Amino acid sequence: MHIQKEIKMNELKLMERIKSELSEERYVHSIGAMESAAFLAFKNGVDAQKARIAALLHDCAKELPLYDMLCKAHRYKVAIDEVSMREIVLIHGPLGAKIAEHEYGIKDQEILDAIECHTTGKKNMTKLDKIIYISDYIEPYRDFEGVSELRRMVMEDLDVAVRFALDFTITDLLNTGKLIHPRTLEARNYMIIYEAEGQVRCP
Ligand code: DGI
Ligand code: FE
Ligand code: FE
Repeated sequence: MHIQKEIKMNELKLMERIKSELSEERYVHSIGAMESAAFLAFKNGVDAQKARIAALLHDCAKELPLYDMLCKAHRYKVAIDEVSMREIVLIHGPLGAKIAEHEYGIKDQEILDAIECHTTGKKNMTKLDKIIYISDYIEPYRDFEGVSELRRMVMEDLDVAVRFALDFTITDLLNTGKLIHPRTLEARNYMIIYEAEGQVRCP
């Protein structure tokens, strides 16, 4: 089979499978993320097919009942740190990466990494990681105050938009009295210290 056709067939199979595992709302969100990720990949010189698959599967663990989530975390050796233990939503990224690998047959480590860090971010994110992180935020079916500004920003500069989204998340966590995961802070600090253009941080 022509390689492009094979890739598309595989994508269609994954779509069918994930559709059967997710609620309609979550599926629509995943398709939205896929559309945004494909566009942003193209715009930022990243492999759009990888971005599509990572976005499609990014929330594959999000709707598992708590018991299943914990069993699978144990089976796939996903470490549950002291913050994630208390903010159980944080497990679905790392667990999603394992499910994508073992249950959806994804072998590409870059895709798995992007799924893994899509909720908190992490230090030294790749462009693909950033695209999945921000696509999750700005996909066409998302609606929250500030989403249009974020969409405008991401058209200008991927990094600026990711930094803004991290700040937005941290502010929201502070306002709602939730625990902030170290990786969320590390993602923000790393971008400011090592990636913020034109801003020299001492030493
Ligand atoms: O799965 P989605 O809803 O599409 O989006 P997501 O994977 O970005 O998860 C969203 C939730 O994760 C949102 O309610 C904010 C939360 N979150 C992100 N970083 C942190 C966090 N929650 C806590 N407690 N701490 C964090 O550092
Ligand atoms: Fe998610
Ligand atoms: Fe999501």
